[in-house]
Amino acid sequence: MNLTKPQVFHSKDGALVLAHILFAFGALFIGGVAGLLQSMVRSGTIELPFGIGYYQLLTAHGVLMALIFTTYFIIGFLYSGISQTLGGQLLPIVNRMGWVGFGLMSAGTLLDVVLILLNKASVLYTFYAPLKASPYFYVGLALIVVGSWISGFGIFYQLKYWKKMNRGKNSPLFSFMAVITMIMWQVATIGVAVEVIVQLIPWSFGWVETINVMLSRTLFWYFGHPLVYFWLLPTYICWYVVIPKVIGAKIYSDAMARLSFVLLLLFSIPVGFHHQLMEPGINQLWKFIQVGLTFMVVIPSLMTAFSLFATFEMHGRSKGAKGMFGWVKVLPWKDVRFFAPFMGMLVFIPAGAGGIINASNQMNAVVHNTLWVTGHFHLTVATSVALTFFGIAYWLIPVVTGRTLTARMNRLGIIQTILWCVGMFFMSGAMHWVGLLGSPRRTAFTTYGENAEAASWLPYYVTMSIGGSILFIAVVLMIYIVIKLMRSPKGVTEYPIGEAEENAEPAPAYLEKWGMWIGLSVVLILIAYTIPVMEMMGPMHYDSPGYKTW
Ligand code: HAS
Ligand code: HEM
Ligand code: CU
Repeated sequence: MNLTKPQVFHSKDGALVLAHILFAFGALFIGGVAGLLQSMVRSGTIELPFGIGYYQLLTAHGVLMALIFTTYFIIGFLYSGISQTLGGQLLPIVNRMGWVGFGLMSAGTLLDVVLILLNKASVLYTFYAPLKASPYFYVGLALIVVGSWISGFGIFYQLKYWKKMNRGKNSPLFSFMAVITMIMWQVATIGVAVEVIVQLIPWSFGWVETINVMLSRTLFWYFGHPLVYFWLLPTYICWYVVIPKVIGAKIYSDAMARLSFVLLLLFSIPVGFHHQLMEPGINQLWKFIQVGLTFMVVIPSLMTAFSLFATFEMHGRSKGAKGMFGWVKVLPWKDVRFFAPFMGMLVFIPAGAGGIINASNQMNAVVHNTLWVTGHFHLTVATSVALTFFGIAYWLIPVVTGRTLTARMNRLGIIQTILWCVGMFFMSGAMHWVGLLGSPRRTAFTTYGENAEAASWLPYYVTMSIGGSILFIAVVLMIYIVIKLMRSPKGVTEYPIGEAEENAEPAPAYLEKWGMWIGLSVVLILIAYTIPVMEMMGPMHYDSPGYKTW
């Protein structure tokens, strides 16, 4: 397949991809409205009208942003990439599986959004027991998970077929990474599926009186940490595979990129306890082991940083750049397909450093449940990941609709990126700072009975709402760009897929021994979880009735 000459994207696959992308941006818009209102409420600027509750709003924001915007965008992006790299077209059955997945996820999402709007499910996006939502909220969650499984199986099936047709060949880098992402997702979602189906649904329907809270939180975080990597891996796909092509460079090392994804698969699941460090009921030893594994999962991210620097620097040198940072000058700053994801990378440096602080047991005691953590993930998922997804949308929407990215949209995209970074600088910066001062996350406006210390947090809240307002303008601008891209002039846009250096050796075949990697991953999970989970189910555990606190 000649990838330097733009090809027309297969139209049936294009429709599937587009449906996912547009759904994602719909969620981003509504989630953005909620985010803006939250930051205004917290600063005491407004009070919510029509009896809307703060936690109702926060649930809508968390669910729509963290669960819906991300998952839809990711599945759309991955399907586009496997269609492009595994034969130029999805098998008809795979395309159908994509639509079935889309349908189930959308049914679940609509059900959940309605229940949140009816104030029957203000349990936040982590739906911790013993907070008890309408049982149908959990049914909606189950539909979303099952839908995503079917989409995932479609991806595996396409690769299997391609492998049959291309015996002995390494799968293309994009599809290799897409399959790892989905394997990780399938293994991780088993935890949340068990929580929802075995624990939450029977309990919320009233078939059983009580719930094992500790176990449910553990099952959630068994899923919840890999969830954040499910957002990150597609972002890395763009950084590893797309960005080199966009800037006209070669992929630094195909083998190292694959190795980093294998490590991400192995180490991203058995680490959920780093979200539960402050919880009683888990033996310190197991927390210690999982924190150790957490530091292991940092390594592939450092490898990624290294590869990216290497790509940029080698590219710069090949263009005659001199000195330590000469390569920075020759990067295509005016191309939004590069600029938006690049700003995501840049933000990921402090974002990742914050993560390492969180993971360190003693420091976690300082930051846990404060706005610091909210600041951390508005850098990781809401900036590094979100800006990269925006960066993808600028070319992906034209690719799948047979249109072009105009110079005007490119310019607006650059403005959008800058606005996002400025808004986030203020919002996330203030969150980090006031978090260190002790201000809790997940809290509506309160003066804590005119407490003087709490009063000193107010200026930070105001800064958060200024940042939030800038971010909201950026959300609106993004939606405008998406709508405009749908009406761009017709033309064929290139799907940017990078290539490795010509003389590079192919990646070793063992990297594609899926059975081995899944097996190893299961072993690590069993080591990290078996004994603590048995203890949680043992005679010392406590079962709680449900509560509706809103
Ligand atoms: Fe995190 C909480 C630890 C990464 C998201 N995290 C959260 C929550 C979310 C989240 C949503 O250990 C809150 C959940 C909730 O609601 O309670 N996190 C980590 C660690 C990492 C990490 C160790 N987090 C992420 C990513 C996320 C994400 C990625 C989303 C996408 N996080 C924690 C912990 C908590 C937590 C605790 C619990 C806190 C608590 O108490 O509740 C690491 O994976 C980070 C590794 C990253 C790096 C950076 C590498 C840099 C790169 C960029 C290179 C740049 C270039 C450009 C090349 C080491 C790859 C440079 C160019 C120039 C010119 C300079
Ligand atoms: C929470 C603002 C974009 C994910 C929050 C909070 C605020 C906020 C003020 C709540 C603080 C609290 O009371 O604890 C905004 C604004 C945004 C934005 C103004 C842009 C217009 C995003 C994006 C994502 C995201 C793009 C993810 C892709 C989350 C999550 C929570 C959150 C997961 C935590 C919800 C919870 O604690 O249950 N956001 N945000 N936000 N935000 Fe955002
Ligand atoms: Cu985590």
